[in-house]
Amino acid sequence: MAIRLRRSESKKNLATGLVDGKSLLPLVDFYSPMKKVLLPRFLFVSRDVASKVFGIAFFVVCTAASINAADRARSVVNQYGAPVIDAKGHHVNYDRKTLDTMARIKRPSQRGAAGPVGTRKPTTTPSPRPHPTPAPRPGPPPPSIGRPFWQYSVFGSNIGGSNIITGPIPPGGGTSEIVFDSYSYDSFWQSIRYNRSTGNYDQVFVGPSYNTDPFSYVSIRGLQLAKVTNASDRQIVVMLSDGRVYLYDFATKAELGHFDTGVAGNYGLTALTVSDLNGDGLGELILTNESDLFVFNAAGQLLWQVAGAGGNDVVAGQMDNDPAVEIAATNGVVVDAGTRAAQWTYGGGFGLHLKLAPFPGEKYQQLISASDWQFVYSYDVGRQLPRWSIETPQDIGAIEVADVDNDGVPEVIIGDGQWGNVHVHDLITQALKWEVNNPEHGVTNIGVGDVDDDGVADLL
Ligand SMILES: [Ca+2]
Ligand SMILES: [Ca+2]
Ligand SMILES: [Ca+2]
Ligand SMILES: [Ca+2]
Repeated sequence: MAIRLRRSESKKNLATGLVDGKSLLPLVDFYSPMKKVLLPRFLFVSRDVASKVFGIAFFVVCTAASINAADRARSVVNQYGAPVIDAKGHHVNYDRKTLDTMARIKRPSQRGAAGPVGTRKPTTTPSPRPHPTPAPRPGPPPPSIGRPFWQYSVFGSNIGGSNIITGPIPPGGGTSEIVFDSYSYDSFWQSIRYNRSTGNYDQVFVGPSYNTDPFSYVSIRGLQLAKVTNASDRQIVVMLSDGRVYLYDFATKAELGHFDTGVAGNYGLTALTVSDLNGDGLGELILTNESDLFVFNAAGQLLWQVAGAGGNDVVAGQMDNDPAVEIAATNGVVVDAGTRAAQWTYGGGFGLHLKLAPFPGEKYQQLISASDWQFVYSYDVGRQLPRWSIETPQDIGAIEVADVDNDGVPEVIIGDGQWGNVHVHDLITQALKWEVNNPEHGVTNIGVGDVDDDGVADLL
């Protein structure tokens, strides 16, 4: 994910985004092609309007949405079809065992309906984990400096299921584009931009539909902004579950080409990251299916592959002291891009979601992994050791690493997978710094960038 953070000279101050608690709506079932309900959604932003000190915008990105009272009366369900609001209107959170049972019951029918798009659960068996550090005690939340000043509701559901990208500041100034994928009858991507005069987000571009077969649902599983070809300054790379990859010029959104990787496997491609592995100035496309890892160039050539180094998520970056880039995938394999072979295999894997974070005292980054339930772990890939863990109250929908309070040190941001909160932890001490109430059901992704061009990082 492209994260752009700019330090504000202004003093520290934080705002939390809270919703006005309007209607809560039918969930979109990410894995079910059968529920094609158009679901508007809220994005919530609150920021400091009065004193122009430090503003933080929170877009809480969820799988539920809201329309009106009539919709609220209809069933509100999770991805397994189970209600998430009870008869009295209270939020329902399920424990792990219950959700696992739901997943087992649901899975066979999903395969039949969704064709190659399968479960994103890891198939590996659990292995020893770093010993959990004691549960951190949250400090007081940062002072609130005002109610949210706008809400927006036309973006579809499952926003940022693959990624939320904040583009560069345009030449000549102005606000950055935000590119993200979402779902509304179909999986698609779009670009929006903050409009300073109206205070709203204007839609810049809406990508095409990729569904060519009504009986085989196709979803976006990778969305990146990078330079992968000299055909233009910068490209949007869209990877589909069925193996297709599309390239678009970021400036004009014109399609520059597409190809079929042919490596989707039985359950589809799962994740994409882009990194310049050979130092030629162009990023290579690093993609995974449930079991293996593949490296393509933008022309659609398979450059190399590593069996067993796939999984639900993949990241690339400097994870040890040799000059080659390392690639880590959730199956637990860390690949050295110089030798094109595994340099470390962590039995049992790295959970479901991966990020890289600065590593105090080291020249390389620490690997941050989130399991599907309750734990976020740090690993020192260079020394091949687990480092620490953070325990959260329930299942985990998304994680991000970014400096959201402008103190120069990134935070670890954890979004609950069901009703709950977004938890912000200190990267160094792992202590819980504060929590933001998530007004909807399930956090699907978290992005950070200065989207309103006020010189301050916004949490998306
Ligand atoms: Ca390259
Ligand atoms: Ca290295
Ligand atoms: Ca290495
Ligand atoms: Ca910070």
